[in-house]
Amino acid sequence: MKKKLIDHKVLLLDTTLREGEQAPGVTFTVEEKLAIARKLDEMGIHMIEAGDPNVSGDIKEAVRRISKEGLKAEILAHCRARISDVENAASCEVDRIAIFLGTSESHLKYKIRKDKNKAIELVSQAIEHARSQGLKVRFTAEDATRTDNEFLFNICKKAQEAGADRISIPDTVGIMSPNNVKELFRDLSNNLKVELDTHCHNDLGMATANTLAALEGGATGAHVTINGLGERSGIAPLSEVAVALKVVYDIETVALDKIPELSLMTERFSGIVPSPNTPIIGESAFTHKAGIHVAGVLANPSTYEGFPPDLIGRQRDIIIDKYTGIHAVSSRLNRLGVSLDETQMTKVVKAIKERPTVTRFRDADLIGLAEQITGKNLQAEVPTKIEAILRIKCESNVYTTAIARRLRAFKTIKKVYEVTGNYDIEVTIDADSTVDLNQILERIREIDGVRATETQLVLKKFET
Ligand code: HCA
Ligand code: CU
Repeated sequence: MKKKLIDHKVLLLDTTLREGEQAPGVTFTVEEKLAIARKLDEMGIHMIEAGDPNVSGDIKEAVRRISKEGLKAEILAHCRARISDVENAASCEVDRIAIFLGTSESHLKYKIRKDKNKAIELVSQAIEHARSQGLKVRFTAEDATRTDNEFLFNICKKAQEAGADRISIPDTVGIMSPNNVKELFRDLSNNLKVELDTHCHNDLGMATANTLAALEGGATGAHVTINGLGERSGIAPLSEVAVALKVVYDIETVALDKIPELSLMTERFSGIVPSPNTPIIGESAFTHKAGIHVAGVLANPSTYEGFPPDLIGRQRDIIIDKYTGIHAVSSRLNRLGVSLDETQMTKVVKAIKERPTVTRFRDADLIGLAEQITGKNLQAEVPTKIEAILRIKCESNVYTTAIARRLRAFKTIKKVYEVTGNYDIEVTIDADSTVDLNQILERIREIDGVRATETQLVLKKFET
């Protein structure tokens, strides 16, 4: 399916530090912003929108410090179409200023309370002022996709005349479809000389599709954020756009193998944990489960993978649970140096299927089952329920609540407490057996950011 649908260079603008920090519940420290900016630069991002210096003192400090880092990426400050805002942004010594103004009927009427002519005047003056300070300018026609077409073309032409060499056409409320976006960008690129940016919100889950459609229509810049952070449901994620550009269009943008690290860093700083089924960066994105799928993947990964996990520096994983078939089990046991005949192997699979509540058999559990079946070293069943208290110490740079939230998702974990003292989190666990308990502990230890655990088995319990 590799047709040349985009035949021009694509630049990625990351706005995690501006749009991403507008996500509910998110705030980054200046140091965290610097760390993200450096990593983005390392991966080869083209533009970094560092923030709107007019919002607060710490944002201004972050924009200024990022500008002074000497990064390869072009550093932008976002600001309103006001001379005083432009001056403040210019004082941060950024490479480019992104001047925005709402152009839709609704924004003109309820937000800016200005008519169309006045809007054009404000935009032209702000752009000319920035240009007179030697700055490159992007103009953003905020809410462009709900703006009257004629006025949109008109104000973009005026912005171009005033000296903007890039114009952003955001789908501010995420209401476009790929076909509509493509057509809009085709018309605009045929009528304007400037480079066009796309900035798609994800309110209908179409941010990535719309971003790619805009690029097909003639946009040359795509706005993204790490983990898709942004106002409401966020905007197109860097991971999806960059990987889709490679896989679907064969276009190189950034070093894709840096994505997991950057995603995890942002998860920690933002406290927002992507769900397991999130494409590319989610925990399950390269995990195969059903027996038929696993058999296919073991024969050749291309059967159930559209692109290999190592494209982005990840590894595939195979789940052993009640969906598992003989191929997965024998492959795992062979890797562990255990070889069984076919009858024994069938019995192991049967035993797994008889434990439908176990969501993931560890290597030790499989060996245990194999031992039971071959009769070599029978494990005693522990029939009674086990109750345990587990204390968890988190890495110092980790957001404890993010880990506590993950723990709440475990069915066997009854209570989760964030606590003071030597440990950060305490949970109570109800397990069916030691196998079950071991499995839970293993999964908890696998969570990124968990540094140490201490398990206490409950011996007696006094009801009060
Ligand atoms: C905002 C609005 C914006 C701007 C996008 C852009 C949008 O929060 O200021 O400058 O390209 O979605 O319209 O994020
Ligand atoms: Cu936005």
